[in-house]
Amino acid sequence: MNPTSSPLSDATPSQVLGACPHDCPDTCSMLTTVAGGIAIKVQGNPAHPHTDGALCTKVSRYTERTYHPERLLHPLKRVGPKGAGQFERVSWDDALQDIAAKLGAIASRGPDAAQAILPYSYAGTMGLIQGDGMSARFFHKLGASLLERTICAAAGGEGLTQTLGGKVGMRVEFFAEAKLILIWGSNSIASNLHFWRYAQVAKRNGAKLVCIDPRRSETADKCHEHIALLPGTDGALALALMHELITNDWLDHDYLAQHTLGWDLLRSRALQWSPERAALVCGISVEQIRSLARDYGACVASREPAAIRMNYGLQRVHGGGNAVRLIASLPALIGAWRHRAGGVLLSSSGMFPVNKAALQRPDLLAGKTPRTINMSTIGDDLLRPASAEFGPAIEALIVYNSNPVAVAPESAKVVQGFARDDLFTVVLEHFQTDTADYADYLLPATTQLEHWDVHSSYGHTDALLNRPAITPLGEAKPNTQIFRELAQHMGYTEPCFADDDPALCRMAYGDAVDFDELLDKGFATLKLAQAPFAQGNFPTPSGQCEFFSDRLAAQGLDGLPDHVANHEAFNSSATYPLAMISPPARNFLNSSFVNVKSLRDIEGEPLLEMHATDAAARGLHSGEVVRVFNQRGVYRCKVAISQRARPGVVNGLGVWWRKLGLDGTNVNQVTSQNLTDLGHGPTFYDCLVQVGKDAP
Ligand SMILES: Nc1nc2c(c(=O)[nH]1)N[C@H]1C(S)=C(S)[C@@H](COP(=O)(O)OP(=O)(O)OC[C@H]3O[C@@H](n4cnc5c(=O)[nH]c(N)nc54)[C@H](O)[C@@H]3O)O[C@H]1N2
Ligand SMILES: Nc1nc2c(c(=O)[nH]1)N[C@H]1C(S)=C(S)[C@@H](COP(=O)(O)OP(=O)(O)OC[C@H]3O[C@@H](n4cnc5c(=O)[nH]c(N)nc54)[C@H](O)[C@@H]3O)O[C@H]1N2
Ligand SMILES: [Mo]
Repeated sequence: MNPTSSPLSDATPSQVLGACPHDCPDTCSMLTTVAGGIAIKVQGNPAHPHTDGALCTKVSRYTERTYHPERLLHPLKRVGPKGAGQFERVSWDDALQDIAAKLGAIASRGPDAAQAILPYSYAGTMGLIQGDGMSARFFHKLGASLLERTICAAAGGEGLTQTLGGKVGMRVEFFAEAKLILIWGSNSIASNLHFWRYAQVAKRNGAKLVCIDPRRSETADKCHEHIALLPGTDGALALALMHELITNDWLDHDYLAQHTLGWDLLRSRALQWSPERAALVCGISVEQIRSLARDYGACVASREPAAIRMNYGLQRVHGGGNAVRLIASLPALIGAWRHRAGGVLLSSSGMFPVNKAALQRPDLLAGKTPRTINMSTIGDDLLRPASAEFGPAIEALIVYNSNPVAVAPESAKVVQGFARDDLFTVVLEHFQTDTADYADYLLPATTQLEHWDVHSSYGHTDALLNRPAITPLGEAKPNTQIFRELAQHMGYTEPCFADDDPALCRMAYGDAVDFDELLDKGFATLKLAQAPFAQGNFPTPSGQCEFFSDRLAAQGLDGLPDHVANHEAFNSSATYPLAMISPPARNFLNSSFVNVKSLRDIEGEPLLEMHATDAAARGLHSGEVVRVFNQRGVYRCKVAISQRARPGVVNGLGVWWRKLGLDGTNVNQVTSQNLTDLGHGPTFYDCLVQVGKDAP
């Protein structure tokens, strides 16, 4: 069967080329088999090298998700109290007319009044078109508040940008040739499977794999070494590694002299971090630090490539930005960038030539300068009254591609905000999520099988195209179409509100990517150097790897990276003596897929992993319900006594739907709205709790 270009409704099965839309570094190329207008199967595209014909367990079930009996198929209007999730069916026209009238009434109160309206979206789809193709145009024209999209990667992104100049780094395929791979803050088997395939090739060719993660993850199980440091102590570990590289002279002096900025300053700082000092902070042994430094430093003399795969797991703590700056500095010390299989990769998204201005049209702001709201503090911000400092209270919220009631920190505040009777909330969704329960209007959106899109990736360097494989189910419409029609109801007449989805897809890359190649193959590899920083040429202001950042110093911050302790640093004698992290569950994608029964059956139920010593001290047994609590709230779930947890740290896995949890809560009941050192990111993994027996 040849993959074809259009959805077929005849009975002959055909295959349609698409892209996985989910928030995952892998961004797979997908083939959907369609027969009689029905998508009967999705599979990985064997012609796409990174996907290599294999999808993850979750996305292999994509047809189960698309044809789920609970898919939203009609616009709905709230009839019960806020949050009760009671709706009645209404027509598209009535819904859009009423929404436009409400938004119009707010906006018409004065020149800046539309700031009381806030869009809230993240990466439910990573598509550039269904993400913020048409919606951004709509909100720009309206003059709504801008949203700072920080919930995932802000600290790490800023750390990379200050050090390397952008979200840039190694190309993922070359990890296969590395001789040492540090997998740092990443459970690759769960959340970056197609990278793990390259790591396995390297392993078979003799590479050593080291996993640096407080949790003994599935990935840690399969590495040669696992360094289970305390959450939020990665900066201290990186500094101690530098200390060892310096004192043993395992350095590439030539690379340091030619391609870095601020080496003398960083050198003095690192010399303050002996392995003994760091071991105490990190809760690991001095020997583990020395041995890791030996392995990394050995690559200078052997001239073998050492590669670091960071992931966002390590930057969800107060010092996340500084930790990423320190780790991103390491390759320059040993000259690892000289090899195509050396260096570091956290995100590749900055390497894509996306024409954001063409898609999002900030010019439609026409001189307006709306305030910016940080999505990570939505709990507090929904509860803030109008003030000179804040501006108007938030009166209307339009949520798409996100499930904030489940995923945002400090849920009690988030829920209280969404429950406000004087807040007008519109949610575009596939399902009646926790957030959808609070909607005044709930609008049915199409899934990836039903709409056009174009993708970049944050884990590889291929652009992808997604064609619709089937016609939209029920009355569902693409996000783009919903905003196009809303624009019409608002009376917006700019021609850009008439651009159709294929036209938007063409605009995303303009001439920078061959659109015919995308149409033909479904993907196009960016033309990039194999070893981008072998000769320096970092996209920083100085062109060097910036150990010292003038830009940060100009903001009054430390120009040099340092270890920044957690807001809620581990202390075994504190009121809340356990550090809790809440990493993703393997069979969910954040809070997506939690309602897909076959996947939920694999995950079972919300669990808290705890080390045997901590459990014994509290008289807890596997399988019993426990209370996880702190000053922000109580979360009840079952405890699993597990070697995956280190002493002092508990792991609350996955972002479950609240309504599927024991008391209608999930792990974010106890997380805080404290922010990171750089980038204003959330600190989900910087959270102290106590755990106790459930009240009888
Ligand atoms: N199956 C699956 N895949 C996913 C996701 C999912 O929910 N499920 N989520 C997607 C998303 S949104 C993202 S952002 C990406 C990346 O997703 P990430 O959230 O970065 O996911 P992981 O790769 O699981 O990395 C988290 C790892 O970091 C560890 N960790 C926690 N705190 C620390 C710390 O302080 N230091 C260190 N060194 N490690 C720490 C955790 O134990 C965990 O193993 O993956 C995506 N892929
Ligand atoms: N405690 C804790 N909390 C976390 C994390 C953690 O590790 N621990 N991880 C954080 C991270 S890394 C992230 S990225 C965020 C993720 O938070 P979100 O971006 O909110 O991700 P999801 O929970 O997957 O919710 C996405 C929603 O978008 C919907 N959706 C998908 N495609 C479309 C579409 O085309 N149109 C419309 N209208 N809707 C669509 C899906 O049905 C889903 O309900 O969560 C964060 N929250
Ligand atoms: Mo994320």
